[in-house]
Formats: sequence, structure tokens, C-alpha cells
Amino acid sequence: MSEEKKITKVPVYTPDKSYKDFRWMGDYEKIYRESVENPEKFWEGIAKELDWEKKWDNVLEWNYPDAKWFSGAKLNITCNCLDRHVNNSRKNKVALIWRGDDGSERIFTYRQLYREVMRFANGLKKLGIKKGDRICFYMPFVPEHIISILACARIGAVHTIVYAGFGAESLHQRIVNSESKLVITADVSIRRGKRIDLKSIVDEAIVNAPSVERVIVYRRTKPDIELYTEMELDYYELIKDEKPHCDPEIMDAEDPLFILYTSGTTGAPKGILHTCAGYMLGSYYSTKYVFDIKESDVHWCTADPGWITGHSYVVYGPLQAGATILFTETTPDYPDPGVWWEIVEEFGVTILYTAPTAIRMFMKFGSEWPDKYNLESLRVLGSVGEPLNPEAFEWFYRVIGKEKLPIVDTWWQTETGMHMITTLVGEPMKPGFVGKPLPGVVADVVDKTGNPVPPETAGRLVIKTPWPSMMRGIWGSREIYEKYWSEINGYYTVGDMAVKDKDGYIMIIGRADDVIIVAGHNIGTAEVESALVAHEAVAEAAVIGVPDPLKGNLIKAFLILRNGYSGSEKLANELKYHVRMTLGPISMPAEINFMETLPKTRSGKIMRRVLKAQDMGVDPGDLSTMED
Ligand code: 6R9
Repeated sequence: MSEEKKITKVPVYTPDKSYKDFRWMGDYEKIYRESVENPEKFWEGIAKELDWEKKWDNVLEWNYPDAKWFSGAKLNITCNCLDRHVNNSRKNKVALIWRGDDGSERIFTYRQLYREVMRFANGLKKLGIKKGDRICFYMPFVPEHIISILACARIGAVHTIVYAGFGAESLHQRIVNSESKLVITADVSIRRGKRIDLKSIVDEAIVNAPSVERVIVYRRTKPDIELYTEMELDYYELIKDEKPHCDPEIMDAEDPLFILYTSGTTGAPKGILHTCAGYMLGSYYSTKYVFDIKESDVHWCTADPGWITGHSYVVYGPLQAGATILFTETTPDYPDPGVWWEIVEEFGVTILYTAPTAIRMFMKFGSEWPDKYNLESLRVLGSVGEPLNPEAFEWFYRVIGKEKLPIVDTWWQTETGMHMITTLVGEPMKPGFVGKPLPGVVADVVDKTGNPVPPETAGRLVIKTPWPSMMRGIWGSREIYEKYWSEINGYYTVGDMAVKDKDGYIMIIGRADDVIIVAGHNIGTAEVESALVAHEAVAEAAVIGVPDPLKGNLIKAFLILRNGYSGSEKLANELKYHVRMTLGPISMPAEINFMETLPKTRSGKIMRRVLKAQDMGVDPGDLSTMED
């Protein structure tokens, strides 16, 4: 499983710390060392920055593989997102800026957001929703989505958010698995000027879902769609007489906060359970220190709230930090491919957090689009979800960051709740590397028995010790939960392959299940894809291994070309040669296919198993998370 990986020389970029007033915690090495020598002291220090109804008795009770963080504490996460700001100078500060698909705007100060959340929380209570009840969300990118998430947390109910884009069957599975009592939805979502009907999908999904008692519908378009049954309620009708104050439900540290079904790149969706205190701490800590967020920041995380990135970095993290969040329904190319950059200029976005798939799409559109706009307001750029290929890093750094801004390439998972390994603002950056573990996170690259592999050797990425925002379980499956902690020497095993360089920087080389063994060599999908994307003709690349009697596996590549290029045998040969020269003959694809699109999850992850199944003519398995 472990094998030597020569790391070709990579450039190192060191951002100017005085530019835009970066304020990281201090000396990384020193803080990191202290955090792992005395983790309880470290995490307690972070916890003291937040408001609690009652402080904890113990920081950590670790009963492998179960952790209790801050037991004895009483809290409600919404008090840190709302009350603490409303009770001080941030009361009239903008909390949320929304921009619709058609360019319309809605703006909420902390005070206004607080009042809207409280009215909806009272509405939920009126329906008899209590602490611990599950509420399923199937909402578009509208302020009511964020408002209702916070209202749910306010009364201690458990949210389970499903992308408004998943089909009726996927929604049904999640409603049934979580036994949701209530579904919150809207009439439509609006994308690229078109209305996409959501309500009829909910209608279909709740058939044979006996747990569902009510459906709340936010009717945003005229004429109002009809609500047919007693079960269905209008969002604003429900809250029209509700008061704008609602006492927080006082939660125990380990009470559930939400269930989120994972992206399922690797099989059937799993309901990841997160609990109140630990998640609050993790989302706050990482937002504050990774993005260097300040209250003056306009934070734009482009993720859907139905993805963990949306939970932690659209909603909970930035609101706890008291920043302004920008939330848009805008797609990257409508009305034209400059729209994101227009938004950055228009709203003075300071932190932009997005995914490699979006960055590669913008590369494909060309630099002329961002070049039309003034991007001076930006301070920090971030990436998440997939390996940020060096080519995409360089483009982001040059064209958007003007060779001045830090890029934080954040590695983490639904299960981890917060960033785990990342470059930090102001620290040297190496394209292709996600960086070092955050203070408090004990990450390592090991062989299958758990021994650390030497630098420049591929191995499995593991987390060795518990952290506050770790998942506490899988809804309905103890066995799957235990598996995460029992595969390699009692460490949390993440499913990714990685390699460290001599400075301790970590590079993700692909999911363990995506690693291709060619003639006995481990080839990471990410490295071959990066090499392909580095060629000027290639916009997006996915590679898979297919069985070969001689070499064990052969590499097949599926490519989307940049505008202005078309597929030909000549180009295919040129690309094979290009990979051969970059990575060596073993990594050279045996076959190249030119494609119009690649199968992806809605969070932008390439679904290599779907390509593989198609290629081999077998059943691709669960497709519920796939983009249209
Ligand atoms: C936050 C999120 C988790 C998996 C993870 C890894 C991949 C995430 C990455 C990255 C390379 C990064 N991943 N961030 N790979 N570089 N910066 O994406 O959660 O949807 O649960 O996916 O995504 O493979 O194991 P989730």
C-alpha cells in the first residue's frame, strides 16, 4: 500500500503578511506543538471565546471510539450566531446579503435576522415540533433557508438538509431514514432564469413516509401555487402572528444538532450525526482562524447549505464570527461567465471560498471575464472538495489573487465537521498540497498497520486522536461508525491516500478506492488528472483504472477540453506524451476519451465509479447524489 512518491519540485509562494492585515494565531509550530501536547487546554481556550448557558465539567471524555466533548455544558448554537451580536454593537450590522438569480437583493441586519429566526422558531413550536424531532429541508438558495435552519436549531430540533436538486427517491430515502416529522420546502428554485419545481418532488417523496406530519411551503412566485391538504402550510401564513422573540432551547453538549447524508461518491448515503457543543466549537474555530475572519469581512462561500461546507461555512461559522455572509442563487455562467466577479466587485466580497470544479470552469471561460472587474476587495481565497490541481491553483493565484492573496486549500469531510488540514493565511503555500494539520488535529500518513510512512511515500491519511466536531455516529448504523475507527490501529481512517513532503506538507492523491495499481505501482487519480489539466487544451479530467491481464490495471482518461479545442487522435497522443513526460511511463493513460460532461456529485466531486461502471458495462450503484 505504501510506496515511494518522488515529489517533483514545486514552487513555494509566501504571501506578504502585512498585505491586508493578516492575523493568524501566531507561530504555527509553537501553537501546534502546544495543542497536541495538551489538547484539552487548547480546546478549552477556544471554547472560552464563545457564550455558554453553563460551562462544562470535563473537556473530553474519550471512551474509544466514542467521544464526549464539554460534557455538563449547556448551550444553544444560535445564541452565538445571533444573540451575542444583537446584544452588542453588531445589532445593526449586515448579517446576510442575498442575491437572486435575476439580480434582486435582500439584506438582513443581525437584528432583522434574529427576529425572522425567532418568528419561525415560534411557528415551529406552534406545530408541536420539539427538541430532538427531525426536520427535513428541501430548500432553494433563499434567505428563508438559512432562517429556518437557525430556527430549527433554536428549538433544539435536528435538521437534515437535502440538496434541492436531488430527485424524489433520494429525498424519500433521507426522510424515511431520519424519520422526519416535518418537511420545509419552497414552490420553486430559480436557476438560469428558469423555475424548477420543488414542491411536486416533495409531494412524491412523502408518499409512504409515515413520519411526515406537515409540509411547510415558502411560496416565492406569483400566482401562489395551491396547497392541497391539511398537511400543507404556507411559510408566511404560519408566522404571521408570531412574536420576534423565542427563548433558546437549552441543549446538552452531546445533544444532536443535525444529520447530514454524505455525498455518496463511494456508495449509498450515510447519515452523519453531529452534536451541539463540539460542532459549534469546530465550525467557529476553523472559520475564525483558517479564513482569518474579522467582523468587517464579507464572506462568500459558494456551497449549497445541503453540503457540509454550507453548514459550517455559509451558516454557522461566519455567523458565530459576526461577519457578513453573502448567499446567492447565482449560477457561475448566468447571465454571463462574469457574474461571480461582478458580485465580488459589487458587494466588496473579501473572502471567497469555492470548489476546484468551479475554478476549472472559470479557467475554461478564460481570464477575460474576471479581468473586467475590480477584485481589490478580496483578502483570502479558499478551495474545498477535491484536489486543487497545481494548474488550477496557479490560475486562481494569478488571475483572481493577483499574486498577492493567500489561498487556503482546506481538506476535510462531512464526518470531520470542520477543516482539518489546510494552508493557513500568511504561511507558505505549495500548489498541489493542502498544507499542514490545523492546531488540535493529529493527522498523519501511515501504512496499513498504522506506522508513519517516510516523507515522499504514499500511504493512508488518518486522524489519530478525537477532535470536538468529529461525527458522533451514523444515523441507524453503529457498525459503519465503528468501521471508521477500527480499520487502521484504532485511528480515524478517512478513505484518502496522501503523501507528505519533507516539510510536513500533505498532498491528497485520491480516495483509497480511486487509487489505481498499474504494474504494482500506486497511481493516484489526482496526480494523473493534475498532469492532464496542466495541458493547455484540457479543462477537466477524470481517470479510472480498468482491469488488464498484463499490468493489473490500465489508466483510462475522460476529458473535457477548453473552449477553442476539439478532440482528435493527434491531441490524444499529445496528451499521453504530456503525461509520460510529466509523471513517467507508468502513469501514462492507455486511452483518452473526449467528453462533453463528466458525472459529478452536486458538490462538484467527479464520480469516478460511475465512469468505471459505464466503461465496464455494470450497474453504477447509487446515483442519488449525481448532478443532472
Ligand atoms: C468538505 C467535503 C470529503 C472528501 C475527502 C476528500 C475530498 C475534500 C479536499 C479533498 C483534496 C481538498 N476532499 N477537500 N480532496 N483536497 N481540499 O468535501 O466533505 O463531501 O464529505 O467529502 O472530499 O476525498 O475525503 P465531503
